[in-house]
Amino acid sequence: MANDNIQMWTELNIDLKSHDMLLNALGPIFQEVYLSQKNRPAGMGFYDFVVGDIHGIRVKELREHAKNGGKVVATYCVFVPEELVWAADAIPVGLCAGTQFSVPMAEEVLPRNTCALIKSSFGFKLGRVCPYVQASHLIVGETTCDGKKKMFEILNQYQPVYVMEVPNKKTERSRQLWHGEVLAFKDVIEKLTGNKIAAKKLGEAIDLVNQRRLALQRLYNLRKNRPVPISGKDALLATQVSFYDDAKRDTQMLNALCDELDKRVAIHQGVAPAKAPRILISGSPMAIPNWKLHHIIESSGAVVVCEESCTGTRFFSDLVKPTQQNLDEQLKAIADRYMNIHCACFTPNDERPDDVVRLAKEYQADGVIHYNLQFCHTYANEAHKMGKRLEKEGIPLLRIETDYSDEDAGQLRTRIEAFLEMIRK
Ligand code: BJ8
Repeated sequence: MANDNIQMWTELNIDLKSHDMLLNALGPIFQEVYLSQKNRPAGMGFYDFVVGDIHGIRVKELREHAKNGGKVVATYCVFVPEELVWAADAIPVGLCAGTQFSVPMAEEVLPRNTCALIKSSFGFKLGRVCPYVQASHLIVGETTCDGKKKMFEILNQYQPVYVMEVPNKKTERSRQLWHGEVLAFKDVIEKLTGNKIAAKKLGEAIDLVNQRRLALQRLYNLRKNRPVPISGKDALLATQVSFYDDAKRDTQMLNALCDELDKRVAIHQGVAPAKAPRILISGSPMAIPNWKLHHIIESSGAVVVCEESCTGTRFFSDLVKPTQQNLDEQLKAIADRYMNIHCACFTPNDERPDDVVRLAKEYQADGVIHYNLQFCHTYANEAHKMGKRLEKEGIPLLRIETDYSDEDAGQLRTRIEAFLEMIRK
């Protein structure tokens, strides 16, 4: 198996030496952050297995698909409508990276004052250490924040990139623009795959992705219980894996995990005492293996009950409205659904603080931690408004700005412990 992988990585032009270093670094981190947890649901065994072979089995499936003439479409943002990719018999994979490992590689090209998510993702391409990017036929970017937008221009020098224009406002004119972008994306995918997207196929793809969203909603709803039946770290991992696993299998595994959690809830079995402080995290997405904040919070005696982020509720809270088998209506329903995402790249974006207040109440959160990656100006700016709004509601807030390195871990732990102390009083 290991030899199979090496042959596959070689064919994908992976830098094997750097790649070995990357995988060797991941093992101990996963051991410390995940495998040391007590009382985990048995269903997490699947996710441990996935991470244990993170660049193996799934990449092999993508390669098989490609050998049979299929295409792989890589994305960096939850705005890219994956339904259109599935409907053309292509496979979408999320490429965002969450490791410090590839950041120095990216800094040889990108400005240092770029957020870690962009640098880490770009470094994966530059360093040839990510088989998912190597296995993809098209990368789809988007005009969200400036850092990503400009990175895509450079990335295009290495691999074909198509950029969707995400508007910055949610006016009627912006919605029309976005609808046009969804139609144009359909053409791009049809051209890439050679497959015409028909209403029947698109209907099936809408259902496929909606089913996964419903499974994630179910998982998150279970976290509303006290005591909470699954750790924030484990729920985050399950969400992160959804970005690149097969959607049908992912839905099955999520539902199996939820069946187990239902039983835990029935007997009041939790991963933390019922009195443990409950934290909602709101802000920038967290790509694998960015588990830093969750680990500090949960190893300080609290539990993360919800993430208002694109590796959280923004990924799955809205479904595409099922329509009749009419292509125009389906495309409109897709465009409408994606415009509901409350990314900080929009102005104004008052729906996001509203959402955080709603979620804090629904999940019985004792406090909110606003998380933004250093140099992410959109989320950093929104932290101010969020603070005012939460103050009005009497919900404690801690603002954290960090990157992927561990340099500030001690300082973060001190601040988080003080915040939890204040909540406990
Ligand atoms: S819809 S949050 S996935 S853009 S953290 S790269 S914003 S500087 S990731 Fe995002 Fe789509 Fe929005 Fe969601 Fe830029 Fe900020 Fe970095 Fe970010």
